[in-house]
Amino acid sequence: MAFNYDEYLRVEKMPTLWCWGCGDGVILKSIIRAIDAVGWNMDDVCLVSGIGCSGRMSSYVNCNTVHTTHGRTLAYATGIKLANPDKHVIVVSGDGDSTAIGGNHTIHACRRNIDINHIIVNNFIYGLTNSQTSPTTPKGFWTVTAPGGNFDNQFDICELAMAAGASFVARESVLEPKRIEKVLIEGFKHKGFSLFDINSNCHVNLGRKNKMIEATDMLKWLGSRVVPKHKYEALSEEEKKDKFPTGVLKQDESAKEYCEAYAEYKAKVTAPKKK
Ligand SMILES: Cc1ncc(C[n+]2csc(CCOP(=O)(O)OP(=O)(O)O)c2C)c(N)n1
Repeated sequence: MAFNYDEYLRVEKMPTLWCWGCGDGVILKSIIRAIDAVGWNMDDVCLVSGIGCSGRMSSYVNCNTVHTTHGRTLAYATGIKLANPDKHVIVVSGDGDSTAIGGNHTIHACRRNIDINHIIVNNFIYGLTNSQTSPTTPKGFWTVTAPGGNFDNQFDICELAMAAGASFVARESVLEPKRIEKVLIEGFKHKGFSLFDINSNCHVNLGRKNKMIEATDMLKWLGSRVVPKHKYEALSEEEKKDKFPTGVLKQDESAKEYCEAYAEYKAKVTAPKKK
């Protein structure tokens, strides 16, 4: 039977405001297919988004949604999850939102290991506001804030999340929607903080301003950077340069989840004192 997307979408909001061919649409599709696959009831799901093109995600998914302020998705999501530990919380935010203005929230959510699914739409640029450098913009790329070419070092979001204590970390690209769906399903089932670095295309505000004239040129560029984990591990150090492994990069089911830890702590500190 054909998948019933209408059941999961706010159809009255269609068409989306995204540019034609934007990876955000691919990610939206993967999210709702993954929700369906894990069998979550949409009344039990809360999708929290930030400000940016990716922030529009909360307008289109037919569940509880909060369109929050730039860089503060995880602060809202943490409150929502702590107050409703039995509900499923998904955060969608851009690379700027999650690793620049909201970078501190991201590392501390990883450290706490709270059961939130954080999907970072990593299009390597501030898309909505027309091409400012983000912490993932590659070196040498033209941006409005680095017209001579970006000279800053980049964050590897997955390495950052793993080092900060996230218990589930995965990377995929919009070239492989089925693979995005697969890692989302695994991460949604995981109890703890799940971070997904989904490499996406902004062919309008990054690609065509960097000599990738056709939209497909940016997709080819994305494809030249990502390598499935098992193949990546077989590469020499030289070959690994500017390549990034995809798939589930970390999964630790033994790490204590924050809501559970908090409930235990609360029970302990509020227990009547023995006389
Ligand atoms: C506190 C605050 N600072 C700056 C802005 C302006 N602003 C809106 S979206 C955005 C960046 C968007 O880039 P990103 O988070 O990577 O998301 P994308 O649009 O690429 O999906 C900025 C700087 C804002 N809305 N609020």
